Amino acid sequence: MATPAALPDHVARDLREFTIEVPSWGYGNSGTRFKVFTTPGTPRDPFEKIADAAQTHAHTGAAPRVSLHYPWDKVEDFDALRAFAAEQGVSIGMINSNTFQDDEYKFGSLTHGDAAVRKRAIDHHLECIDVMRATGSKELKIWLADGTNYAGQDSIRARQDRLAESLAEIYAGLDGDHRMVLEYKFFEPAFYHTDVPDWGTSLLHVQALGEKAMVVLDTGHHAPGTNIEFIVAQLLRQDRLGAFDFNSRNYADDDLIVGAADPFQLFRILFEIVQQDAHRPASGVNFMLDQCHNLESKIQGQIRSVLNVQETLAKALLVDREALADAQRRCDVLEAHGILMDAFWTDVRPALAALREEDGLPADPFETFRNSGYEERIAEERVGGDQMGWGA
Ligand code: PSV
Ligand code: MN
Repeated sequence: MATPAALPDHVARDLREFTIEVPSWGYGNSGTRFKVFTTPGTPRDPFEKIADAAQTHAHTGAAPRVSLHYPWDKVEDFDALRAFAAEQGVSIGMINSNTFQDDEYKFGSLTHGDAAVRKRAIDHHLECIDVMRATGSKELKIWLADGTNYAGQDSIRARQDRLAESLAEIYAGLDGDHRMVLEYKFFEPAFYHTDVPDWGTSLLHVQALGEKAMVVLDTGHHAPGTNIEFIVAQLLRQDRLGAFDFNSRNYADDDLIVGAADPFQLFRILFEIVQQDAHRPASGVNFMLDQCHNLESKIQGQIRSVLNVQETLAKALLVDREALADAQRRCDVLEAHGILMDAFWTDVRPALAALREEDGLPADPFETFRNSGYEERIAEERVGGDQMGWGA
C-alpha cells in the first residue's frame, strides 16, 4: 500500500476519538532488582506525576487520563488531586490496588489462609473504592502477587475458593457505575504457581462475580510465543475485555515501551480490536500503558508509547477488510496474509502528522516536547525532597 497523504474519513474519526490512559508510576523512578536509577526532575509527589502526565496529553491530545496506584499515590486530599488534574487538562483514571508490598502479604493477600490477612486485603480494596469516589475514577484494577514457590506449599484449590470469596466481597462494595478489572500474570513474584496466572482463570472469576467485572490483559504477562491476539478475540467474544496494560517485552515482564520489542504483535492485537470495533469509546475497553522507563526519559517514553499505539491503530484500521474477507472465503492463504501485511507496512506517520496539525496539535509531539524546555525546567525546579519510585 502506498503512503497515504491523508487518512480515510472513518480512520481519522476513529483516531480522533481514541484515547490512551497513562500510569502515574511511569513518571516515577523504576529499575530492576539490581538497581533503581534516579533522574533529575523526577516527581516527588503525585501532583508532580500528574503535571508530567499532562505533558503527554498536551503534546499528543490522546492521553487524557492518569491511572493511580494506591497507596503509592496516596495524598491527604484526593479532592485537591482531582482538581489539580482537571487544571492540568487530565482526569484520574483507574485506581490500581496494591497488596504486594506489606509483610503481612508474604504468603498471599486475597488468597491467604488466615482470614485476618484476607480481611486486611479486602479492606484495602474497599479503601481503593473510596479513592475512586473521591477522584471520580470508575475502575478498580486488581493485580495479585499471590502464589506459591514450591509444590505442596499450599492448596491450589483452597486458594481459588478463598480468592472467589474475597473478590465477591470487594465486588459487593462497588457503586453502580463502577467496574472491576482482574489482571492475570503467569509468574513472578511466585515461581511455582500463581493464583491468577492466565486469562481463563481471570475470566472464570469475573464471570462468577457479575457484569461489572472484566479481565485486564497486560501484554507482558504471557509465556513466550503465546498468541495474545487470540486471547483478545476470545475475551471480546465474551464481552469481558475490560482493559489493556500495554507494554512490550523480549523476555518476561520487561515493561518496555509498547510496540518497541514486537511492533507486528501490537498490529495483530489491534487488528483483532478493530474487527470488533473495540477501539471505539462505546466498547468500554480501557487502553492503558503499564510501563517503566528505567533508562530513557520518562515523559519522552510515554509520548513515544502513545504515538506507537496511534500509528499501529491507524495501520490496523487501514486493512482492506472487504478484500480480506473475500480472500478468506476463497481460502487464498497468501493473498489474505498479504492484505494484512500491506497495511502493516504502510507508513502512516505523514498522514498522522497532517491530522494532528488540523487539530492544532504538534505534527511531531515527540520532537516538540524534547524541544519544549520542560525537562530542563523540572530538573532545575525540583530540588530537595524524595523522588518517587516503586514503593513510594
Ligand atoms: C504487575 O506486574 C503489574 O503489571 C500490575 O499491573 C501492577 O499493578 C503493575 O505491574 C505495577 O508495577
Ligand atoms: Mn500490569
